[in-house]
Amino acid sequence: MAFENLTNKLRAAFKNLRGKGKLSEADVKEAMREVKLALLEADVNFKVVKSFVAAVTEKAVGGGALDGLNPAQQVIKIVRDQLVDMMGSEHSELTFASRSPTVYMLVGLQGSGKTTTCSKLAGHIKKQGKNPLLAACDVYRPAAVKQLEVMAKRFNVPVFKAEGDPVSIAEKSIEYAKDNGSDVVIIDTAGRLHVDERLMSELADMKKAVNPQEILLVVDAMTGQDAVNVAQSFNEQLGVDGLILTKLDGDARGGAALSARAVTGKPVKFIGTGEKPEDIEPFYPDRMTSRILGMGDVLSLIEKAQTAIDEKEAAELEKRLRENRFTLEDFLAQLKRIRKIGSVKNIIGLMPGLSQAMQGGGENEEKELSRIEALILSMTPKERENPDIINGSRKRRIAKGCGQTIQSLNRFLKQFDDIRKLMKRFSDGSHSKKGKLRFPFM
Ligand SMILES: Nc1nc2c(ncn2[C@@H]2O[C@H](COP(=O)(O)OP(=O)(O)O)[C@@H](O)[C@H]2O)c(=O)[nH]1
Ligand SMILES: [Mg+2]
Repeated sequence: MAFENLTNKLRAAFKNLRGKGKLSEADVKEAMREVKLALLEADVNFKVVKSFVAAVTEKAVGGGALDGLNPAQQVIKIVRDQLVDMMGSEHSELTFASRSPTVYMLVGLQGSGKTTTCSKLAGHIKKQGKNPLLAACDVYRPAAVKQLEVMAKRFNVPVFKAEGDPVSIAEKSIEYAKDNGSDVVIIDTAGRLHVDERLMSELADMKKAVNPQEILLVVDAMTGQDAVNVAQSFNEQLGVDGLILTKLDGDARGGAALSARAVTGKPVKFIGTGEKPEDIEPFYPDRMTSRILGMGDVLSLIEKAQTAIDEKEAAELEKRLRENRFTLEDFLAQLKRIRKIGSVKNIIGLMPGLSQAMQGGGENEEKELSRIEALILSMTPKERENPDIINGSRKRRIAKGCGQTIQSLNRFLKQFDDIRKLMKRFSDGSHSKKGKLRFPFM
């Protein structure tokens, strides 16, 4: 998912605003003209673009000043907030039925990724401690059953198959789930090349028969606005509860991700990011926005506004760095801040020393961050303030407390020491503009 073009265009639109002390209405309008073109080129629905630009313009021209941000930064923040809003604001969770089994129907056009996504979803749900069953109800494509079985094997998820028509197979799968202790049934359905009446009436019959907790529509993000149009007609004709966008990894423009929610009114719940069974992620509007804006300087500005750390606090941190009083507690706070932004991979490099502190060559950032966090969390506040007091017996306690080895604690402490030294160099001024430290998330 590299919306490079969009990212670059947005960046260019903001560039001209930089360095201006005060923005005129004309400045804002000019920038918005560029934002508009960037979004249209990304294949965002034009009505969505129109209302997006109108909303941003109104807020940017009429809005009051925000603490700590100059006018250009404010516009960026407004754009950012509006993008998040456009994609649905909050992450929309899967819901579970009050009585087992919870039934999900995955529907969509042929080739959109239903079968693949069914298995991915089963794996995802299983990791949450559920016991899912896959139901193979695409009887038109004999290979689909095999495909489901192969992928499901990866997570040891059982696949229910039977002779007969799709509706009766779906019904039987639910009976089977009840008899065999499965608490979730994920139904893989057949697709067609286009939305047609027969497909819709078959799906409607199935809906009636199995009364699903959610109908999840799978759409191929690479098809851009077409994907959104398909979503709209499925929603009108069948009613869907949520969308799953697949092939985001191959989507260079981002139009579907950006506008599916706004056009259909239905939340994007998951995204598919590859062909492998584990390539599925819950969809977070704020994280997606960060990916789209994808540049460290912008992210740091936004984070600055979001966490509303006042200048005093920033100055205090800077002072601590300079005096070599940067503690593990400060470090933990920075880790938390990174977590909140979400797109760990993109920003890891921005935090001085962090990439060094992480083992595994950047493959498992999330895991590494959790590991480091766990180490710090099992220290007492005193130890976090002053790691020098961590002697042998303290080390044993800390390592035991978080289930890690003393060696890995030692390694981390050594790395933290290096980080401190490195940061001190940064804060001494030679590496930062105007001698002022620009810590990534302040
Ligand atoms: N790159 C990529 N390929 C995907 C993704 N989801 C599905 N595919 C591929 O899309 C093709 C069609 O998927 P399939 O599940 O058979 O679609 P169905 O006809 O809707 O069941 C297969 O080759 C999948 O490997 C994804 O998120 N990323
Ligand atoms: Mg299929």
